Amino acid sequence: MKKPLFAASAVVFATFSIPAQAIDVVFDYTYDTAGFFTSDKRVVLDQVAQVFSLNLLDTLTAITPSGGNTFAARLYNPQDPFGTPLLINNFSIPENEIRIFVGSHAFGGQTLGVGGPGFQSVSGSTAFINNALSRGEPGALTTVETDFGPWGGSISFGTNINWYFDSDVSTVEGFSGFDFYTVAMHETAHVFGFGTADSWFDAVVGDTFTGAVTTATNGGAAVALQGDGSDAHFATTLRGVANGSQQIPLLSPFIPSGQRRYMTDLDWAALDDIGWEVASLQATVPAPIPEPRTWAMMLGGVLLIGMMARRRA
Ligand SMILES: [Ca+2]
Ligand SMILES: [Ca+2]
Ligand SMILES: [Zn+2]
Repeated sequence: MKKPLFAASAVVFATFSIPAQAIDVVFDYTYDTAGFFTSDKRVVLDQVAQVFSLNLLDTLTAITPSGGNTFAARLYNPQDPFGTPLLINNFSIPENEIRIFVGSHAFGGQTLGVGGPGFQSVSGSTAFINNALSRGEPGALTTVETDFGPWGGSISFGTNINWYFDSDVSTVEGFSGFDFYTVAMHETAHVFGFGTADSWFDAVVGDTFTGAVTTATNGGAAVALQGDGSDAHFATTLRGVANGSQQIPLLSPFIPSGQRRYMTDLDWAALDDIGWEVASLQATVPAPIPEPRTWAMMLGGVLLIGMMARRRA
């Protein structure tokens, strides 16, 4: 009579399986020397981290310098992105982690934020160097790159901006000012290589992005880039789909005030073409996570099943 108990357990565990969180996006406040990131701002970034963490399923190797294998992270200073880049010697990063250093800066003009992946100085064995430059993604080492394995990067947010911080981005209230969630999602996509990775530029021809998934998502039509010389953004004439509605892609160069924008299917498709294993082209806000109370009820159910099975045995 042991078998029925086993079967019941199997059903229970299947119910409990939650998606593997492949990428672990960690926002790092080490260089926030102005103390910009109060809890209301960190709450928004936590939600940004969750969307990328749950929707990108790659497995990235760790970078662990030791002995003759050295690794130094180079990055734009999030407090001064146009100044001297920062250098972090003896930098290591755990498996699957993407570290994003954030800060604030008084930009001139209308800049809301800037973001991008970091760089590195690496020396040692060929195996160590190749791993550090690819994090185990072979396509990041080919002449025409088809993948991207950064350690992370940096984002700088404007200090002279009338920001709106939404503690729960799954609901949209009327607001004035610029939506921090929208801008943070946009800049984080730049850290993940949108408009910045070699695997992005290897798919740029003229002022179009020729990635296969993006082109298919665009109905087979050429995917226009904003013709501003940088080839780092989608054209504002494109339309993607987010939450079932048409929207200008999040990775177009302009974000209006008073508006929430999401990653559209075109934005995620581009990350897919850059080399990320994108779970869904429809991800917009953090996936619902069971409340502690719900977990308790589910655990109660498990215990009940267990006891019933035992009694039956
Ligand atoms: Ca809300
Ligand atoms: Ca990949
Ligand atoms: Zn941008």
